[in-house]
Amino acid sequence: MSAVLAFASPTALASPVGKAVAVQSLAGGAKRITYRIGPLDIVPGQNSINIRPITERPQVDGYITRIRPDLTYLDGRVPRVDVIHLHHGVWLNLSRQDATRPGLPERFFAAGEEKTRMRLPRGYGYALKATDRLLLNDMIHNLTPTPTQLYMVWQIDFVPKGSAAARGMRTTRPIWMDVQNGGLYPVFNVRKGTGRKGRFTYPTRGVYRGGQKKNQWVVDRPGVLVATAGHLHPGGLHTDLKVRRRGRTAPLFRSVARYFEPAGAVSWDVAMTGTPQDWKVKLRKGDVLSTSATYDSRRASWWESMGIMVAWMANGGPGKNPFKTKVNRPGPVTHGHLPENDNHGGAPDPSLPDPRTLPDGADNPGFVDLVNFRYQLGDLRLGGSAGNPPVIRPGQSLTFRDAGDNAKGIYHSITSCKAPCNRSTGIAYPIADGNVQFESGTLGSAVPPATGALQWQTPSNLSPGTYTFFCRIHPFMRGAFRVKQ
Ligand SMILES: [Cu+2]
Repeated sequence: MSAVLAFASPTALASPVGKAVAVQSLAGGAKRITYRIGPLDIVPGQNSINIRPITERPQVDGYITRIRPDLTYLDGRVPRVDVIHLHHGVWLNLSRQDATRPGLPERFFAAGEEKTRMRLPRGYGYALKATDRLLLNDMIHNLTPTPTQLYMVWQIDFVPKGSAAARGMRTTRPIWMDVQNGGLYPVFNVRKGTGRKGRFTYPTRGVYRGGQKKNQWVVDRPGVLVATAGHLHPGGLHTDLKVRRRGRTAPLFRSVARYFEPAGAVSWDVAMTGTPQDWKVKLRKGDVLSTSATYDSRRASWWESMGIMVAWMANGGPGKNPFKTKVNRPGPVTHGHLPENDNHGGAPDPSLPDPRTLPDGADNPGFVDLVNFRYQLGDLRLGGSAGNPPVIRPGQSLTFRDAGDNAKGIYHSITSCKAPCNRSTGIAYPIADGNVQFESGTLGSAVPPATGALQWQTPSNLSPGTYTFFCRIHPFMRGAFRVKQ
């Protein structure tokens, strides 16, 4: 169930397109160029943040007008998303300052599991200089204990300076809008049952505690927004971009998560909508842009979620006044269903027991060690007495602790899921849908994405019952414990 990208043999280093693996000619001297960054060594269970220079890029000045991200194995096959996925990738230009966080290098492209593509309207481009130094911040997530090698693929439409297609091109800069703007790992949690009518919108009131409103940006000079699309995680429903001017607020664009996933808003089988080609919004200096992200909170919690909208702003050109004209209209999805998303999971799995029917396991063992991708007590894959749910009394806790995986860069979580939580693993199963919500955070010493803690205690106020959980990072890891009078 994997798509294949066709790769040509690498072109010579001296060519303007550099280390491209495929080049296609477009109108007016523009080129569609495919680059592969890597090979990247992916360790068992990897879920770490890495920074690397991007040397796979054009070697001449010009304009980027479209970016399409992907991951491939060395042979060009696209990994199944439930095996390996791009948790996020951020493309940075070290030679420029970021518009919304001037202390950071310019963040000009981001993609996550949903593989949102960026496309600027005709006549607008991101000016890339041959001398610009580029960096990739990536978090590639190996959901399995199997090591592998991958390429990060970025395919761009590039208009070389001086070509016919570059004539009249308007330079466009990225405006990185983010509900947790500035963070290396800008996440927030969505708890099941919070929000209104099953929908939770972040930021919530008071979340920035009177500090900087991270989801806002004051427009620093007049310009025209020409494109945007959102980035969300599973469970996400939409991101919104708004503008405030003299006390009035106008909606600019809602990027909607369109789920191909049969189970609904629970997986990466989704595409975001982007702005229509003719969406152009004139902004004034002093306008306040803001973004928000809305998630479904009826079915599950969504831990470590994101809400990002990279908007593109030209210095001039035609555009509408959003306070006079309605600009918030639906846009097209940035891509269709992707075949790498076809393993949904959730089918009966005869290899996993229903832990509610298992006999009692260890009596108040105190600790459950986490090592070699296993909960050493109560893991549904263990079988035998160690696989039976360890038992505690009301008021007591179990402490889950790392017993070696952290040193190998493998981080786990203990995340409640609805019992029996024993169905097949896929992109839509399991999810954090336990009737009682508990969550350890990502246990590990690398902060972020981990919390820095290497152990976690279960809540001590649980009623009698059998509690099931999984690891969000390696969802084939399932376990249970029991509270008994
Ligand atoms: Cu894990």
